[in-house]
Amino acid sequence: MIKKLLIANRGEIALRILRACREMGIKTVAIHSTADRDLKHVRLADEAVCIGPASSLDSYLNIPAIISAAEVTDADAIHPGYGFLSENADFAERVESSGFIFVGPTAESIRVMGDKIRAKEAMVKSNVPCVPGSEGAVPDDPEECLAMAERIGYPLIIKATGGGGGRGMRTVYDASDLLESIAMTKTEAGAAFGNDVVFMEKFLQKPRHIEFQVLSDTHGNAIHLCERDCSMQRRNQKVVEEAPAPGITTEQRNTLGNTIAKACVDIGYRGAGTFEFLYEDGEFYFIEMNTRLQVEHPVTEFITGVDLVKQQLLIAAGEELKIKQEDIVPRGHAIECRINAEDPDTFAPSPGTIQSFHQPGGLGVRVDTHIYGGYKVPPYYDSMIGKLIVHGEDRDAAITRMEGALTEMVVMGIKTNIPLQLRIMADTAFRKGGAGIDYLEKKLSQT
Ligand code: MV4
Repeated sequence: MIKKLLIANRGEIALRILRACREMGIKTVAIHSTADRDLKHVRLADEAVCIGPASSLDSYLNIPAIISAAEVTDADAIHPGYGFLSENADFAERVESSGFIFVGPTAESIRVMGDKIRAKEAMVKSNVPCVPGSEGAVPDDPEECLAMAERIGYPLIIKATGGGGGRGMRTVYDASDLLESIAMTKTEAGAAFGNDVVFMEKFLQKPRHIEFQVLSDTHGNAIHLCERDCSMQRRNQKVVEEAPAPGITTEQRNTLGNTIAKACVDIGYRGAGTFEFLYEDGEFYFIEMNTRLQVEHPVTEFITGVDLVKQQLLIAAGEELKIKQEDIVPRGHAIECRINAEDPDTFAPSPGTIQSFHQPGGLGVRVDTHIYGGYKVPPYYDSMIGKLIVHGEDRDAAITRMEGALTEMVVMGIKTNIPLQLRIMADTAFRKGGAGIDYLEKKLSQT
């Protein structure tokens, strides 16, 4: 088993990982930038190493500094968290070639799933339903492109194979725009990702974003832990996530869940992962796989009772999954509201010193945050300062509980998006459940 883990991240996820380690008797090493000396997990960790100045490039993205910190503290393993280097295949490779356990999939899995064309090819082989499209890169020949586009049908979306998370995409509504759109997306992709290969898909106009959590060990065992609905998002930033997804039947869940669990075995996947789908007119369409733990993992933990970080660490240490698929019986409903240090109307970041902080509580209320009274929210990083997650016997109870918890949560000294979260909880379409990915931005454009 892992004796000492280096947490290569910051903020709430670093604290989350530290808590799992503490319960497992694993020593922890915190790395931090000069701006993050006062982070809570830095104080709680067994050891702490300052690895660079505030800018992410010189600290949390600084691979040699992170590996050196693991060496000088004699850590056994490194957990990347999410964001930063968590889906960087080179980092995973260098961690393992330096003799440390990388808490995550192999560098090869990260590489394959990071290439959206290769990811889809792997899914097609495992009978995971995908969005109809070019099955590979778009043809070089313009006439062939136009013919393929006619076969797929407009509107289409052109996507960069090296993109993801909403970067490097362009929608095409008419044949007259196709060739220019392909050329522009290729140019942008070449500049942004160093890879100008693009593919095309049928553009789904009002889908929901539903993703499935999986755990897969190094002994050929893989399970799914149900789905999450992440459709409440703005500019590709999730705002509210929930589990299970409203309106998805047990039959749909088990059928698709079992298919993707088998896909994990087919591709030799290791650790925690998420299969992202678009859902429209009763059908699921695979779009991407995330080879990391996600921000919204707590809603899955609430309905399944599984500690996903602990499972990641057990799998990384080579243990067999003890949890069987039949042990995963979703109970009740969970909702997560991301809490951001931002203006609730303009979304402008709102860093600064927190004068006072009051956490909500009560049965089925979880607050994953690193902030405290007197903590100074730095301007250098992501504006998310925490997550408020609730669990209730059913979705209505969860919404009621979330509204109560949001009203109890007081953060003085900076602006937060708590007022926006309360508006979403009160929103008729949200309360009904099943709103599409376009809903929140449309709602916000009307205010
Ligand atoms: C799509 C799509 C519609 N049709 N693909 C956005 C980020 C990346 N996960 C893929 N994305 C999309 N791919 C087809 N064929 C719409 C989106 C999309 C989206 C997807 C999920 C959650 C939020 C989104 C916001 C904008 C666009």
